[in-house]
Amino acid sequence: MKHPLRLTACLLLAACFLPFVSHGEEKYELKYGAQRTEKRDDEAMRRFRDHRVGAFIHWGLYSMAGGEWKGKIYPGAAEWLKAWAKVPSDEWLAQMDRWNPTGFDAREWARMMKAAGFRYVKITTKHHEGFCLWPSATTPYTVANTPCGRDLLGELVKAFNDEGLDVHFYFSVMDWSNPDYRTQLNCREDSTAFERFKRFTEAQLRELATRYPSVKDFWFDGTWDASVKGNGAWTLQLENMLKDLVPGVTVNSRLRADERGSRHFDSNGRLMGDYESGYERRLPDPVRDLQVTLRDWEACMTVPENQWGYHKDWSLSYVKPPVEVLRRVVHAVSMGGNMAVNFGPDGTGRFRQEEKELADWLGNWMRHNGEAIYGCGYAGFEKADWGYYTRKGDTVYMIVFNQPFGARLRVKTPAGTAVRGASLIDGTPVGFMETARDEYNVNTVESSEPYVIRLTVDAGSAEGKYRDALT
Ligand code: H79
Repeated sequence: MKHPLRLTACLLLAACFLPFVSHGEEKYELKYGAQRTEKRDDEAMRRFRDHRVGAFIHWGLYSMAGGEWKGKIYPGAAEWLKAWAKVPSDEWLAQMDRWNPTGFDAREWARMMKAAGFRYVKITTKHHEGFCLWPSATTPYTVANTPCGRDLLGELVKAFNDEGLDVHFYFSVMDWSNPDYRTQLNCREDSTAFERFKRFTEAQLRELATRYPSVKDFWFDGTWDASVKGNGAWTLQLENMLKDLVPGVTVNSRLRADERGSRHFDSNGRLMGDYESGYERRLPDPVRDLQVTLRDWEACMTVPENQWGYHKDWSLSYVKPPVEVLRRVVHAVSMGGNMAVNFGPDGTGRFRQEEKELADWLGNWMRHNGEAIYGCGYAGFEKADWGYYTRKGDTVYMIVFNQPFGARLRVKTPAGTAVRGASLIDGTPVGFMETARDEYNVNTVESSEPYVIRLTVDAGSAEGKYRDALT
């Protein structure tokens, strides 16, 4: 009788300690996996994180077609039109003869993005189609060989920087214009071609990093094919090359694979690159996925369901109204992430009316309430059904999207955190009352738009006293 009991006790004890023992130990010895175990936390990384909200801009040859090829409208993502309509590369790239964005004014774009409250802009330097917005020496498929002829990327970098906005470069590794690109490496010929492709990619990135040294971030895409996954060492080499060329530059996780083919997170579960970039058109669950609050991440979103490049028909899918865009921005920040909101100007270089209105609306909201977004992060409060919390030190912001039926907003604080004050952004006091241990009621505010209540909290306090400060 004794033995089985002892065995059970031993097993139980072992089970208790197992997580502690295995934690921190690497299952695999990796050379090309994560390069650090903690969050990156230098000045450049904090700058990236504190900005919290940026614009994404997709602009390329696909912006001229707008989802239509030979009279047929394709409802899929406009920047993938070449694939949907099965257009051969030479025919697709022949559109360069018509690339002449007469309505383009970099300073106007920069003023618009600045006024919208964005702190940085991610620009497609080259999307899957392979057309370069800068005059690259590596390929004929660039702005230099169009009727326009100008360095459009250079104009954008200058204009955004002049407005005080950081510029991030989107770069697709997958390139439909280069016959050396391979999705898989099945034979020697594939491998030889892909080696050439790797040199080509390196040269393009070297150009970008040296021509535009004010670039703050590289956001890689088109890295999901077996050819790239099987070249984990190379992805790390690219990351290191960019970091050598541009001190402080940040790089997203999507570039990276380790030597075992794991992407974003290495085979030991550690994040590669500087921040997670897997939240594309989706967001973490505020109840189940709280581990994302421990790392840096950036989500990105489209305004229609899935259109990044300009599509002429936005009636094909649900288009998020500005308040829904804001909700996603706030959701991301409330979970310690950034959000990049996409814009797809057309082939003439103009933004559609809906995007201008969105930028105006967001800008107006951010001018009044940006304090609750910039430099803020996860508050550590339980999810509330009226909206989201963000936090900066001992200031917690309630961003109210859903007015409750009653006149009170329920706030559950983490154990021992007391609310000391509540006010609107302009300083007007808001009534609140402690209703139970670690629970408060805060008065609602009449508002036709999402609004912010600023709480001052005392995280070091023991349980507070009931207070009757309701007005
Ligand atoms: O630039 C925007 C999109 O065009 C790009 N990323 C954003 C920022 C993007 N392209 N594809 N995707 C996102 C999703 C990837 C889908 C894939 Fe597939 C699944 C690629 C390979 C498998 C679908 C099926 C597309 C090709 C085959």
